[in-house]
Amino acid sequence: MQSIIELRISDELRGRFRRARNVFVLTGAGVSAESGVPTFRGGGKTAVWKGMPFDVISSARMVERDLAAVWEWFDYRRSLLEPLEPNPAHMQIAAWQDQFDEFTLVTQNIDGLHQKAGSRGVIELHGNIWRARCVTCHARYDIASRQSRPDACFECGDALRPDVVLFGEMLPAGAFEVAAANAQRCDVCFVVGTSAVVYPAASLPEIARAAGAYVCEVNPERTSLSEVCNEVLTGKAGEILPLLTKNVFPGQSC
Ligand code: BJW
Ligand code: ZN
Repeated sequence: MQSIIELRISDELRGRFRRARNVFVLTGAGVSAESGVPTFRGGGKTAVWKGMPFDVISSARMVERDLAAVWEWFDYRRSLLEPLEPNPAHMQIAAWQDQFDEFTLVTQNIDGLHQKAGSRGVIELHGNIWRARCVTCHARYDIASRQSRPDACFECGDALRPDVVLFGEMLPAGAFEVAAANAQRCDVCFVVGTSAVVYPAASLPEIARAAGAYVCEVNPERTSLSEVCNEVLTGKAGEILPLLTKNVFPGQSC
């Protein structure tokens, strides 16, 4: 049975989005929820691995203490991600990239689904689960499948770790700075599927708003950023984004 949802958007959003030359999108785990990727905090559930909350297993401290356990956790998660496909939210965001003079996609997600949907130049604030990084020389290696993960660095022979930003770690050099500069110049900013509790990612919509952009949240739940946004579209990203596009740009949805 086809679900029928009604989308109500303001004339202000319709006008701003239609006239926009520079669009900025920040995504979080919720954009991948309809692909089958569990969120971290959404829905009141907390991700746990072998009795450890994810902010313990996914921490810089755990990399120092027990790198093998960290790899076990990330290998397991890659095995779950491997068969998953982008959903209509990823597809719609990918379609937007050629529609505006300037377009920036910043994601906190490490699952690679935006790229799988065709998005280019994605700013990955928290790294990518499909890469490993040398703990010493920082050489990076793509991980094509669970079996082919290299054991050690080919450059220096030292240990590899997931190329993911864990709690208490710095973001990749320059990533936030480029994202913040683009947020400052955008006309419309969409905040899609993030609880917006993790910084500095959560400051990007605040930067956009302070610089005069129209900020619109897409999420089934309210978040700490909802108050900062000019408009909140309540619902699932995979339903809202195609409907929004159809509404504002008839005939142009993906
Ligand atoms: C749907 C949906 C559907 C459901 N459609 N929506 C300033 C103040 C306070 C603290 C700090 C601060 N600045 C920095 C910090 C420290 C810390 C931090 O922010 N802590 C807070 C939690 C308090 N930040 C850091 O440590 C960062 N590093 C840093 O700042 O470096 C400088 C520094 C170093 C040392 C000290 C101080 C500063 C790094 C953060 C890295 C976060 N890494 C993680 C784990 C990655 C590895 C892994 O996967 O295991 O990244 S944490 C986790 O949260 C993951 C996510 O990317 C991130 C954000 O979560 P997200 O995407 O928002 O997911 P959820 O689950 O929270 O929300 C999902 C949402 O989707 C919900 O709202 C649902 O309703 C919605 N949803 N279905 C649309 N269908
Ligand atoms: Zn190395």
